[in-house]
Amino acid sequence: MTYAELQRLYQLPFFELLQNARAVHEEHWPENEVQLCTLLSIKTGGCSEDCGYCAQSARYSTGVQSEKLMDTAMVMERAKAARASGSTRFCMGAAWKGVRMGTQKFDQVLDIVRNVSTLGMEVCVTLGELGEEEAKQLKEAGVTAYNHNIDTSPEHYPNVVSTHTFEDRLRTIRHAQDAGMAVCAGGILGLGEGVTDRLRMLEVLANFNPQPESVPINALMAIKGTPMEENGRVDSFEFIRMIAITRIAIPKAKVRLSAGRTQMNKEAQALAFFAGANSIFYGDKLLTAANPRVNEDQELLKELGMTAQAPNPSMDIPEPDFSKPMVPTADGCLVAEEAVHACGCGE
Ligand code: SAM
Ligand code: DTB
Ligand code: SF4
Repeated sequence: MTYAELQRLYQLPFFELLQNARAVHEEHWPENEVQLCTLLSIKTGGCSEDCGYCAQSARYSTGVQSEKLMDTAMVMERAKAARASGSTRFCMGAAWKGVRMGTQKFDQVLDIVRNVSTLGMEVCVTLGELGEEEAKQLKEAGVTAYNHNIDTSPEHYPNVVSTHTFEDRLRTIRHAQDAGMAVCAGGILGLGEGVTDRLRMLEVLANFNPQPESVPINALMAIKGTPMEENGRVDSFEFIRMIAITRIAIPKAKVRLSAGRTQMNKEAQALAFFAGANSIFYGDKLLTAANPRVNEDQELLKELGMTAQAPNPSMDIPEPDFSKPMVPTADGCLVAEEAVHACGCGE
């Protein structure tokens, strides 16, 4: 999808946009179903990176206590509890710049993944940068999806993070896709970006080949101690518009209503589901920040007549569309030609 098409959608009257998004949603997804995903921070805080929104960067005093990598038994306990609560996807996050093959911490993560993948849930990890080999090993160990968000537009990214680049993020996503993992990639609204940045972010995501299997849309949770602590809240209608455009631009993706639901009332969440969101993080905590309480979410889904999606651990991994022209990037990966231009790398 081109930037101009996204812009046209953005300019539609609110209800017209919602009607369009709803039609796309109904064509691709069973109505009234939502996937419940549980998040667990398996290694918390002390991260070397300076992402301006993040409670876990070692550069900011946010009050988050650093914790070392959890052991497999403890993670399994939490994963079993998540399954028992109805979650069908277990997402494990680590506050690292990235992982390297042959290190003790990476071996430990592989052990965790091998064990969790026996439980019949989709297994998602988010560990920062990956090389080709690390990606292959994670896939072999049983990871179904790798989460790596692009977070904002290529143009705004340097205003948010200085310790790695937007291109670095794209490279990791390519490695995950090449290894056969589904990719979960989305972003955050509220980082001081403009509408153009939001649409550019969607343009890049929509032009991945294959498109991401899931797209988390986070609303910034302004964390005290970070450079973004004073950022204002994202307007609900703006947020819902972005959900709707995401649904239209990436029809087969699970669109996940992610961080920031504690700041949204029931009505805003209901409209977001109507507009095409079909997945949420479920459980009282995200990685370090609060999430709506489980009983509140159960109540909301009941009120809306929505049901939790059944487990599908062997979900289809999206295939590239080989009819699109593919071109090599600077580091030798093959990507759709449109994606090269969309990412802003100047190639
Ligand atoms: N270190 C890994 C990485 O950077 O990909 C994984 C963990 S990181 C916390 C995962 C994602 O959580 C970020 O890319 C961002 O989209 C989201 N996130 C982190 N802090 C957030 C905040 N305060 N508000 C909203 N979303 C946030
Ligand atoms: C995503 O897009 N959002 C989740 C998950 N992927 C890893 C993380 C949200 C983190 C919110 C802030 C925190 O808990 O520290
Ligand atoms: Fe580290 Fe990830 Fe947080 Fe950035 S978003 S500081 S890489 S944990």
